[in-house]
Amino acid sequence: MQDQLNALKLEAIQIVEKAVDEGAVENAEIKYIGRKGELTSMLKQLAHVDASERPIIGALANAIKQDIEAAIIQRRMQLEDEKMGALGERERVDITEPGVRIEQGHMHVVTHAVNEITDIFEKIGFSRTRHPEIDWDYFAFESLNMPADHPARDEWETFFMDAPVSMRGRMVMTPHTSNAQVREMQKGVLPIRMINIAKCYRRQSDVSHVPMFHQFEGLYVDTDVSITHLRGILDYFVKEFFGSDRVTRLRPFHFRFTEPSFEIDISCGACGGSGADHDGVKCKICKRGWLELGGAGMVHPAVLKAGGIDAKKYSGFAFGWGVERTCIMRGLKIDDLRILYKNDLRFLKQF
Ligand code: FA5
Repeated sequence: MQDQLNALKLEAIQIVEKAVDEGAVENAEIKYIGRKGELTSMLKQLAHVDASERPIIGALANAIKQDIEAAIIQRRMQLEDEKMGALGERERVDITEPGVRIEQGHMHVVTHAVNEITDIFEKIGFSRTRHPEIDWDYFAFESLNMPADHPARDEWETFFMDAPVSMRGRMVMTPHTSNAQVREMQKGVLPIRMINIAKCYRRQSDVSHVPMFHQFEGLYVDTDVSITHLRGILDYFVKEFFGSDRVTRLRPFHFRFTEPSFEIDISCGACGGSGADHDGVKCKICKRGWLELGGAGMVHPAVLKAGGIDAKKYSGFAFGWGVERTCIMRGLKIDDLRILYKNDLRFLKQF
C-alpha cells in the first residue's frame, strides 16, 4: 500500500505541474485529494491493513496529501503570475499617448436665452414663476375674457388633452403663457411682478412656426400702473437684450384680455430700422424696418376680477413674447425655425 500511495503522489504532482490553467488544477485537486478522490478511496482500504502498519500508512497518507496540496498551491501561484504578466503586456498603458477627450454637452441656444431673459427681469424686481404647461381651459381662455365658443380662441390653434372634463372645462396644452395671469393673481399677493417663461403648443408648423415653442409672459399689477410703465419695461428689456441702438414702437392691436392692446415692434438690427440695405434694396430680414416682438397691453378689468383683484384700486400691464423669435431678432441666422428642435448636432454644436 505504501508503494501505491507513493505512485499516486508522483502521478498527482506530475499532473498538477503540467496543468495549463486553473480549470485543470481544480480537476486534479478533485481527482486526487477531493472528498471522493483517489487518496480517500485508498484510505478506505486501511481497514484491511495490518493494525501495526496502520499508523505508518496513515502518517504517509497525510504527508502525501500535504505534498499534493503544496504542489497545487505552487501551480496556482505560477499560473496567476503568468496571467498577470500576460495582462501587463496586453494592457500596457502608454502614458505619453494623447487621451480621448470625453464629449461635454452644453445648453440649447433657447435655454441660454431663457436664462438671460430671466436675469434681465430679475434685475428689476420681477420673479420667475412656474405655472402648468398643461392647464384647464378656464385659465388658458375663459378667465382671460374668452368664453367658450368665442371666435378669438381660433387664433390659438390649440391641442386639447384626451382627459376628463372638469368644472374648469377641458385640459389644454397651453397655447400661450397667459394662463399664468389669473393663476398668479389668485395667489392673493400684491403687487405682482411676474415673469413666467414656459413651453407653449399650437397646431402650427412652417418656417416661422413650431408646434412647441417658448413664451415669456410679464405681469405687473399694482396701484396706478399705466402704459408708461409698460413702455419703460419694454425699452429696458430691448436695450439689455438687443443692444442700446434698438428702438421700440407700440402698434394698436386687439387681445380679449388686455385693453388697450398692442403689438410690440422693435427696429430691425440688420438694416438699423430703415427697411433697406446700403444699396437701397429692401431689407431681407424685416422688409419694413421693424420686427414684431409679441403682444402686450393693460390688463382687462374682467381678468383682474377673475383673479380676485379690485379693478377700481389696481391696474396692471401684461406682455407675452416668443423666445425663439426673439433669438432670431437678435441675430440667430436661421431661415427655418424648426431646425431648433430637430436635434441635429451639427447645428446645435455651433452655440
Ligand atoms: C399671445 O400668445 C398672447 N398671449 C400675448 C400677450 C400676452 C398679449 C399678454 C397681451 C398680453 P401671440 O399669439 O401673438 O400672442 O403670440 C406671441 C408671440 O409668441 C408671437 O409674437 C411669437 O413670437 C410667438 N409665437 C406664437 N406662435 C408661435 C409658434 N407657433 N412658433 C414660434 N413662436 C410663436
